[in-house]
Amino acid sequence: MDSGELYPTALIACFNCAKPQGIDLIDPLFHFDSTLDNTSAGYFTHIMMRGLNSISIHLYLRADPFMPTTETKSWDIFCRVIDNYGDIGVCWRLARQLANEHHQQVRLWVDDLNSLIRIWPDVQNTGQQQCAGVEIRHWAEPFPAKINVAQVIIEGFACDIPDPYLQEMAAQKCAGQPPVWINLEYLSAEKWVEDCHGMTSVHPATGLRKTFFFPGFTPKTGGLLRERDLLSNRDSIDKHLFLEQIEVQQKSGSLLVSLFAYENPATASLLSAWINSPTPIHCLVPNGKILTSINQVLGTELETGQHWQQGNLSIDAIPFLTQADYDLLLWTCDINFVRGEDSFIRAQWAGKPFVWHIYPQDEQAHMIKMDAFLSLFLAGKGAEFSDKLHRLWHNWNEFENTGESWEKMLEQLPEWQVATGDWCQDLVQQPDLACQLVALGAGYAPQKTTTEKP
Ligand code: TRH
Repeated sequence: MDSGELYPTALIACFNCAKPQGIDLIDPLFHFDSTLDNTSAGYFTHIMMRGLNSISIHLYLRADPFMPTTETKSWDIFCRVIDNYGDIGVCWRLARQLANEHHQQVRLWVDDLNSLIRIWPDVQNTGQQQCAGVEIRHWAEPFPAKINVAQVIIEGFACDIPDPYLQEMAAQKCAGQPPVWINLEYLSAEKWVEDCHGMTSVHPATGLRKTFFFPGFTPKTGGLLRERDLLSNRDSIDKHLFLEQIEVQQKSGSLLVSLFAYENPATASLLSAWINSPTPIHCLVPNGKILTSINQVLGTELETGQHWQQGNLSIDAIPFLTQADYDLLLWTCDINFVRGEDSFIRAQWAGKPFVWHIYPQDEQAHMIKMDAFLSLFLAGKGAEFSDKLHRLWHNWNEFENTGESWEKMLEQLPEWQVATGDWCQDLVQQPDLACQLVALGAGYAPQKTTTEKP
C-alpha cells in the first residue's frame, strides 16, 4: 500500500491478507469494525474508516484470495500426546505449514517425542532441535522459567499451558503486548461448533483472553488443515513408483484398499467378505493396531514386509509410513479405511471413497459425531446410497457384520467415487485452517462475545 500520496480513508483487509504496512499511519477518527460473513466464499471482511466528509475508497486486490500473510510472527504450539498419533499428527502438520507456507517462526512443544518420531523419523529424541523448518522442544517438567513468550500461542486440544509460561504471558500483557492465545479444539461436524468457533473467554487469574478455535467443514468454522499444493501434488502422483518404493506389487484388476483402524472385532466379517469377493481385493496395512486384529482373525503372525493371500484377498503388511508418505498411500488406493482425526481429513483430500473408524468416546459420544459428519456428507444424496454408507460405517464402528454392508456398498462404488470427489471439491472452496489461524494471529478474524469456556 502506498501511503506516500494520500492516507487511505478506508481500509478493507480481506480475510487472508497481511496487515498492509500503511495501516500503522492511519489514525482513525472514526472506527468501524464490522464482520461480513460471505458464506459462499467463507471470507470475512473488516472495515476501518477515517473521516466522513471526503470518503474515497481504494480497493487493493490480491490475485489469490487464499494468499497467506507475509508478516512473520513467533508462534508457540503446545501439544500433549493423549494416545496414538492424532494429537501430534495435527500439531506437527500445522507447525510445518505455518513455518513453510506462511513463513512464521514456529516452536512446537511436545511431551512425547517418540510419537512424533514415529510419524516423522527425521526428528531426534533430544530436548531441542530444528526440523522441517520448525523448532521442536521437548515439553518436560519442570518447564523452563523465563522463556520468551511467542506472539501467538496455540494450546493444542485444551492441553493447559504450563504455569511458568502463563506467568510470562501475563507479564507481556502487563507490558501492553498481550499475546494472541488460541485453543485449537478437536474436529467435529456437529452444528454447535459453528456457534462456538471464535468465542473467547478471559482467564480469571491473568485477565488474558483466549479464543476457542474449532476446525470444521463449513464456512462458519475454522476449516481443515490443507497445504496450498496438496491437491496439485495429489493429482501428479506416480502411483506405480510409490508402490514400488513401498515394495508392493499390485494384483492386476484388484481394488487397492488401505486399512488404518483401531483394533476391531468386525475385521473377521470384513476379511471373510474380501476373501469371497467377486472383485479381487488388495489390502495394504501399515503396521499398527488393526494388524493385531487381522492376525487374530487369520491365525497368522503377519509382520511388516510380509504378504498373505487367500481366495480373492491379498494382504500386504507395509511399514508405518512417514506422515508425508501416508498421503501418497491414500492417493494411490481406491478405498481408504481411516481413523481418528488427521487420517480422516487426509482421506477427504484424497477425494476417494473412505470408511471412518472414529475415536471411541465415553457414552457413545463418538457416534453422535459420526452421524453429524454423515449428515453433512450425505446431504442431497439418494436414499439407497445414504442408507448403505450409513450402514457400512455403523457396522464397522459398532463391530457388527461389516462384510455384508461392504458388499452392498461396493455396488454403489461409482456413486461413492463421485460423492467423495465432489465433497473434496466443495471443501477446497473454504479457507484452510492454517490461513484462518494466521488471520486470527494477525488480528483479522472475527471476535465473538466473551463467554465462559464452551
Ligand atoms: O492415531 P489416531 O487414532 O489419533 C487420534 C488420537 O487417538 C487422539 O488422542 C484422538 O484425539 C484423535 O485420534 C481423535 O488417528 P489420526 O488422528 O488419524 O492420526 C494418525 C496420524 O498418523 C496421522 O497424522 C497420520 C499418521 N500416519 C503416518 O504418519 N503414517 C502411517 O503409516 C499412518 C497409518 C498414519
